[in-house]
Parts: sequence; C-alpha cells; structure tokens
Amino acid sequence: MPLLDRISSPEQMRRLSRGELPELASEVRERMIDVVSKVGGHFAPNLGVVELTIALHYAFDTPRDRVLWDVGHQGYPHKILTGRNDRFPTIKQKDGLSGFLKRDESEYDVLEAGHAATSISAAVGIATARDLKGEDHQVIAVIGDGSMTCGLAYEGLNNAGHTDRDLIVILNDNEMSISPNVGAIHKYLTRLTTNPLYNRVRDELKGLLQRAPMVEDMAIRLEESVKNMLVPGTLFEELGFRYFGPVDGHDLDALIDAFGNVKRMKGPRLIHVVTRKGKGFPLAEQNPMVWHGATPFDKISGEMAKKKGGLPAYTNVFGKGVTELGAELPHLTVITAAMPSGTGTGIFGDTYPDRYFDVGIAEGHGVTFAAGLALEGVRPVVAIYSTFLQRAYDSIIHDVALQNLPVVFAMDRGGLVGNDGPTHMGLYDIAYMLAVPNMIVTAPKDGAEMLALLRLGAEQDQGPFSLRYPRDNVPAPVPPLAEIPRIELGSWEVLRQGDDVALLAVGTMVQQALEAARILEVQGYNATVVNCRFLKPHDEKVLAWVAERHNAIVTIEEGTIVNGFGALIARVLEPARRDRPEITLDILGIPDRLIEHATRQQQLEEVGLTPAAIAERAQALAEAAGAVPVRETA
Ligand SMILES: Cc1ncc(C[n+]2csc(CCOP(=O)(O)OP(=O)(O)O)c2C)c(N)n1
Repeated sequence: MPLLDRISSPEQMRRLSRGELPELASEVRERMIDVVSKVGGHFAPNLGVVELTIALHYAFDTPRDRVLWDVGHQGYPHKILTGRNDRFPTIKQKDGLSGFLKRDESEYDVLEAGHAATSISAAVGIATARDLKGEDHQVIAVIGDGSMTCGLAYEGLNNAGHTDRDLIVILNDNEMSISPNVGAIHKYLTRLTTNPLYNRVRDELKGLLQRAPMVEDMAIRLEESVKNMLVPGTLFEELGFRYFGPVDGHDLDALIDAFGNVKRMKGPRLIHVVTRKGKGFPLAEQNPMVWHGATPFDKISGEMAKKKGGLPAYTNVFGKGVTELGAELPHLTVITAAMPSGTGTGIFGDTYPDRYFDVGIAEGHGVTFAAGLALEGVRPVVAIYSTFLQRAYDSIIHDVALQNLPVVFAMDRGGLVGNDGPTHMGLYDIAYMLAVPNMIVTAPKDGAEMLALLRLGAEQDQGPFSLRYPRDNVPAPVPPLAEIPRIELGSWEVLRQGDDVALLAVGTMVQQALEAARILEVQGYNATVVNCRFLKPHDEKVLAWVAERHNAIVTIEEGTIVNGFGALIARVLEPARRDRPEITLDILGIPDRLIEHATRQQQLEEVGLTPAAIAERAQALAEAAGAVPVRETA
C-alpha cells in the first residue's frame, strides 16, 4: 500500500496533495476489507466514513483540534490513520486494539463511547473547558443519523445552541441505524437531502460562482441565503446552529472545502454529510444491516463464517418464542430501541407489525411508552440489551415500578459480552433491577426456562418483571413454547443434593455450577446445586432448607458482585447465621473493575467463573467449614 505504508500520523497525511487522497481512501478501504474479513468487526459503518475521516484529519489540526466520534464503532479508518495500522489486525481481540475508541490507545481518541449520542454533550463540555482555560482549538462532534434518534443528542444541541459556543457538529447521514432508521427526524433529514429544488438551485449557483469568482465568504453567504429561502428555518437553525449541506460524504474535495470554510466561522455549526453505509463493498452497500457487524467472511463470495455450534443463540430463541406467545396473547406488544435484529424480535414485527414498535435509539422513551401501553391494559415486552437499558433507569423506577405496571423487561446480553468490551458489558442489571421496588427479577438457566419465564412475565398482573439472558447459544435444544412447562412465581429448583457445600447459581451459572459439582464429586465432596431463577422474590423455603443443611454456601452470578444476588443472600441469611455461626458464605461474580475485550470464554476464565474455578473456591469453603472428602476405596 504505497501511501498508507508511508503514513503513521495525520500530520504525515496532511503533507499529501489533495490529488493523492482518493488513492489513500482506496488503500484504507482495502486494508479494512482485508482485516475485517479475517477477524470480523464493525464493517459497513466504517466503509462509509473513509473519506469523512480523511477529510477531518486533513482539514483540522488533530489532535489539537478535538474530534469526538459518536458511538465509536466507525473508528476503524481513524485508527488506521492515527498510528495504529500495524496493530489493526488485533482489533477486538484480547490484548489487541479495542473495537471502539480508547483514550489510552491514542491521543487522537478524545472521547470513549459505545453507547449512542454522547458526542454532542461531551463536545459542549470540551468547548466550555477550552473557553474557561482560554485555549483556542476546534471541537467537532461526529454523530450518525441513527444516533440522532436519541433524546440526549437534542439535550446537547439545545444547550449548545443556547450558549453560542464555537462548536461543530457533523451529522453523518447514511439513512441507517443498524436497521433502517426510523422516526420523524429521519423523515425530516431525508427531506433535506432530497429537496430537489434546493439541490438544483445550489448546483446552478455553484456553476455560476465558478464562472464569476468572488470572495469565498461572500459565496458561502450567498449560498446560505438561497438555502434559507428554499429550506426555510431548518430545525437546526431554529436550535441556534448554522446549517451547512447536504455535502456528498464521498467527495473528498467537497468535504475538505466545507470543513475549511466552516472552521473559519464562529458559534455552533452543523454540517450535514451524506454517506453510504458499506461504501466500496457491494454486498455491504446492498445490505448494510447484515454487514453492520461482520464475522470473518470470504472477500470474494461474501460468505460469512457460521457462528459457533449447532444450537441457536438465546437471541433467536427469544425472538421465535415471543412470536409464538404473540399468537396466544393478542394484547402482547414488543418494543425495541433500534435493535430489531440484535434482539431477535424482528420476526415478531414481521408477524405482528401492528404490535411491534421500533422507537429508535431511545431506551428511556421506550420504557415510558411501555408504561403508557400498560396503563391501558396492553401488555408490553421491552426487549433491550442489559447495557442499553441503563439509559432508561429513571423510567423503569419512576414510570413503571412506582405505578406497579406489568411491563416485561427482556434483557439480552446479560453478563460478559466478549469482544465489545466494557462499554457493552451487561454486568449491572442484576444490581440495578434488584434495587427497583416491585420488580420481579429473574434469570433462566437455559432457553426453555427463558421462554417459561417470559410467559410468566407476560401473563402475570403483579407488576414489573425482568429476565436476563446471555450473549451465547442456549445449552440445550428448546421445544416449541406450548410444550414448555409453566413455572411457579418465586420458585427455585434444587438440581442436586449434597452435604458439603451448596451452590446457589443464577442464570448462566447454573450449568457451570452443575459441572463444578461433578468436579467436586471427583474430589470426594458432595455439592447441592440450586437454580435460583427468581432473584426477587427468592424462594424462602428452599433458602431456609439450604441454610439448615449446609455450612458452606456459595452464590454464583454473572454480574457485578457489588449489590448483586450474593449481596442480597448475605443480607437475607444474616439472621440464620446469627443462630448458626458455622455457616460460611462465599460470593462469586464479576469483580468491581472493568473487564476488557476478549472472547466471553476468556473473560469467564479471567474472573474465575469456569466450572474448575468455581469448584476450587467451593472446595476451599467446604474444607474451611470442616467437610472431609469421601474417597472411593479401590
Ligand atoms: C444507547 C445505545 N443503544 C443502542 C446502541 C446500539 N447501536 C450501535 S450502533 C447503532 C446504530 C447507530 O446508527 P448511526 O449513528 O446512524 O451510525 P451508523 O452505524 O449508521 O454509521 C445502534 C443502534 C448503542 N450503541 N447505544
């Protein structure tokens, strides 16, 4: 790669002539296609921002000028051009580059993110800090049209427009979220980009200006006035931003000119850039949803490697199950926040379009919208990843729980999420759901139990109900919903009995605990294993039995140990432990620190949640509690 090989920083890139930049863009694309086809990763979003990234680093003085990438999943060209091309093949792997921006990876990574729409607010903060410190640099937030469905983006715009600070927002409009973008703002942006009268007049004006050159500023002003006449009062201008565009996001000259012009102006400015997701890889252009994130694939045929194993993912089992339930319960509705494919619920939408709602990347709104449905007797299932539901915490408490409404929260990606790393970890939902008054908190041990819990949640009238399941395949085949036995609210399941130690396991950890018990057996110890599928309310009878019969009790959960299930059990067992001080307790879970990107299996090993590690801790506790191994005599 003749150009890319010479470039290890934007500064070097800025020494290239403008004429060389299209060649650089093809090299960056080729490099991404080559690497992502081998190791997987975000694909279509990155192909779409190659020219935009080059133009930003070319027109602005980075890292002095601060560029903030929203979400950060489209940061691959940025990484390649900011000195990380060598390490690029390690992306998303243990000890390799992060799939998102990371401040300790590079001085060019200004903001860390993974959740949508933080860039404008953070940019307002950075611009304010700049002004307080008397510094002088540009602050540029780059945000996608999908992320512009978040309320947070408008809180940022509202604040920025009011303060009148020097700040640039670049709206990267590819008409896609992960799925096709939705909502009124989306329709509005489409009207802006497709306004035929404005585009024609603008093109003609450009030709005219080229023939009769005048001072650049004057030309821009003239163009702006024409625009304001034809597109009166754009939304962004009403909010206090000067609006520029739409600019063709694959035309390097147009981008660099636009950035060059706009950077000389003051106040809040927004440049509307139109890009094509998947640009340069025809299959990804045709189907950007499938190619948003790719597993390794064949560069020629485009065939992606099959995901592991013969058993389906929890996500797919959930999508199919909730659709089956929809046939039985005519009032069942499903809400997604821009993740029809990610949550597997798209098939419910295909089957029952009137009962399926994609609210955009608007988790808080989605939950309060569900509260509204529930107030009128319609039963909502809110399907949102554990990590993204964090956005909606106030809505969960204030709008759902305080009114005790029967909303079902289906949290995919509960637990360690693997290569997306800390921004996407589903480690906090157990702790945050346990703290919500009236919330029934559950976690299934397998796919069939997940659907039984879903049914229970959708059929009960007691109040809000949550279930969490992992980013993994189900451990056993799942029968059709109608054949899955019902579950009694609050009931635990004693899966095996032994005297030496009791393993109280939650969700994914039930299988691990059963395997740990088999390892313990080989060591001569007998373990009880309980499937604690209801975290709240818990099974008082079974817990009392456990506390009477065992001196060593281990809780195991795939969530933070801070205020999780183990902490709850410790509190509940307090009186029993006063009566029987010989009871000892060990709490296994995710330690209170960040877990970096790696495979989920590597992460389970790192935190000691493998069967072998669980068995080791359980054995140590049992021995300390006086258990003596029983070995078979030869
Ligand atoms: C709060 C939140 N909810 C959901 C997601 C999942 N998500 C990641 S990227 C994305 C689409 C973003 O669309 P856009 O900003 O237009 O970027 P594009 O991928 O189209 O470049 C979504 C929904 C997220 N990152 N953050």
